Amino acid sequence: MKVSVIISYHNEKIFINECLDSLEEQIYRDFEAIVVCDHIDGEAMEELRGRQVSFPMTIVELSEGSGVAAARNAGIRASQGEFILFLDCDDYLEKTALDFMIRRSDGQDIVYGRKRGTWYSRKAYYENLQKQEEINDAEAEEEEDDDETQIDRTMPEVRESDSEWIKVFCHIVRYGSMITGLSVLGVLFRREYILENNVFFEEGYKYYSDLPYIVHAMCGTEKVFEVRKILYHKRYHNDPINMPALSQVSDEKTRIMEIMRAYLTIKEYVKEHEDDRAEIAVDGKFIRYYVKKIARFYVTANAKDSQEVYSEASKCLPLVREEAKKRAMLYSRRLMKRSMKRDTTAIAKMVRKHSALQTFRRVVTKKSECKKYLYRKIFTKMKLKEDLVIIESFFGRNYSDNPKYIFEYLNKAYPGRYKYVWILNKKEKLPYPATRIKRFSVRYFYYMGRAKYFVFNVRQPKYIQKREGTVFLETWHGTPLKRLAFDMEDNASASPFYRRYKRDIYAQTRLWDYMIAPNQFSLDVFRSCFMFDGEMLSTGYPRNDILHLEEESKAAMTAEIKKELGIPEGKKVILYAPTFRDDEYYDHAQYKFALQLDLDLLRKELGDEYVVLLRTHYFIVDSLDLTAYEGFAFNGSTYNDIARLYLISDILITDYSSVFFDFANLRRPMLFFTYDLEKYRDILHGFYIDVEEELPGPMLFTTEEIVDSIRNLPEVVDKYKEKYDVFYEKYCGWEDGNASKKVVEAVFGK
Ligand code: C2G
Repeated sequence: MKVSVIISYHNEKIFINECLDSLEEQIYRDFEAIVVCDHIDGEAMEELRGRQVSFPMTIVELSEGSGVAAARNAGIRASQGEFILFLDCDDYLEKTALDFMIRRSDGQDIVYGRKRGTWYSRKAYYENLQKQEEINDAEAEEEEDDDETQIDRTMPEVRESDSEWIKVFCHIVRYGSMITGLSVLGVLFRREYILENNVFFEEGYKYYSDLPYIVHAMCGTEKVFEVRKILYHKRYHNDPINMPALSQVSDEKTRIMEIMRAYLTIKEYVKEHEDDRAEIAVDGKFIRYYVKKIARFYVTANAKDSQEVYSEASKCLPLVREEAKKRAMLYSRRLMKRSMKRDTTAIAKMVRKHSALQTFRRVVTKKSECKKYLYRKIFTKMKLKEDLVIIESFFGRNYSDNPKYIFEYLNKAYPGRYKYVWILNKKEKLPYPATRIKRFSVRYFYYMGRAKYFVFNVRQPKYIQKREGTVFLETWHGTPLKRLAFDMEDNASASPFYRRYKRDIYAQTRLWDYMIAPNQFSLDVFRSCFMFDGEMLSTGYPRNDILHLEEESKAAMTAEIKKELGIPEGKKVILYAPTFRDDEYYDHAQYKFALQLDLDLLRKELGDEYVVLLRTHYFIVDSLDLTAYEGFAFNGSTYNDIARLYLISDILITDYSSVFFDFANLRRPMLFFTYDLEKYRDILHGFYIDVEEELPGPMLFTTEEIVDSIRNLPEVVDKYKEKYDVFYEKYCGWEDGNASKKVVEAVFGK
């Protein structure tokens, strides 16, 4: 039984290959692919034509019409299989998808499979699954994949004795929070049934042609079966700024108008079905949509748009059945009632009142909400403090990095001109007067609302605004090796927590007035990865100024720091400072750490001459237990400023951390312990530079190799001398010990 997989392809060039890969790996092999190209560019067309596949693939080019509805219709017309299945080119199928569905298709017109949204590329998705040992077994029994939390309890109940149709219909409508969740994706349709009943997509829709289509198809037959297994992966685009999926385009009015139009059509279809519950289920979803979107629209829209929506809504509301209203929440029922009788102003008033009440509830029951409310409504409305500088490094973790050196230079250059507030979560001694506050305390919100100057080295929370007159200096925290933000195709780490990662980054980086670039390379990357178009300070990093002090001062500081840490004077120091692993976490910004260095071996082989100083990344929450290595291994993880640790270190061992760009300022030897290079580079992050080519030291994979390199250090140094010189020129060439001065003069000197 042949399946025609209809792929609609518009401008999602970066996704199509993974989509076709997922077909390539189908267990069930009797299928053809029909790729309907909706006015794609010549290059994309050429690439598609050049793509080798092991299954029959027909390319259809839309000559007239456009949009996903037109593309799917063209696909239906070109298909030859007994079944058809729609697949969007930015999505991918489970390899068992066709097999599962075909095995259950006997005598059915529709086999309804499950879909799930994912932020992952196919490669990253399976890598992640494998890790959690959740991989789908092709032979596994069908299982219930219901996500109970998503089920809407206002929907009509289904009984065991009900027909399969009502079971499936009510189930798919129940599942998903709004009417917009209905979809044709991951559903197998018998082609003959579709053609006989003339089930085609209405091409006038831009966003929601799926809705009338699936209901039309389902209402015409009792031969429907649901496979309760996730077979289809719907990819959310993680870059809605540059490449929004259709579902990410904000076009509220058109969407609302289309939903209402779809509702009117759907009502006609479901009415024909004898079981009322189908209609009640659809009405239940419409009520929800009305409350969440349509009524809220009146609050923000202009009079003309509101009126247009209102007149369409007036056709829909009388059709909503009483049984559905009875199941709705009290507020929804009241809102529906008012909407039947009153105009948009009255409806908007009710919505506003309700939302104010909800905010009030949140504010009085949740401390964090209360602080944000004060920030929004009071602190940001007070007069800006023209002489106030608020400073933070690594989310308030310590007194360190570029902000520290900017603060110190500011105090030296302009004594008494500014007042300072440091965001510090633990007690630390500061060399100049400053008010210390904890992140997210009431005082934090107060000062964030009133300070004229912001000096930060990471991103700030989403709700932080920039007031008129505020000057935002973003120093960032390293030359990027790992791809960042808009340059990351996939965001494997951010996905579970940061669903709106790129969108948030875009909004947050719009607040920055200045950024510091440590070198030309970073300057170019920051422009692209943050889409930053503010003023770039080509100064080098203030945090590296101390690495360019006179030798004498460095020696004095080294002695002082070694004493501070209890490191014996006569021992050389190996600093091990790796980065974190994106896929090894407990929670957001709470990462695990598993030490891969064999400390016993290091002590045995190098203990006479060296000590090891371990420094975990600031995201790591696991603490190191070094009690067994007293006198040999020292923990520098809680030490505030890593620049001072560089000063006392004779050798740096790191991996993919940006620390090596800074350490290189000292021109001391560096080794790269890259035991998981492939995974890190190819799956988790991706690098900006070719590490094999550019790293100024050897990439090593075992502690034995590290020991060996340290034993033969002069040869290693010699071997990498040329590369080191090139590296230094490229990444440290701007650093001359005066970056703090240059930054301060550029931002505060005006
Ligand atoms: N760092 C540290 N200790 C480590 C690792 C890092 O103190 N063991 C500090 C260094 O100042 C380093 C900065 O944190 O430069 C950033 O660390 P990375 O390991 O490079 O990782 P990340 O925080 O992802 O920043 O542009 C830079 C990138 O954003 C990377």
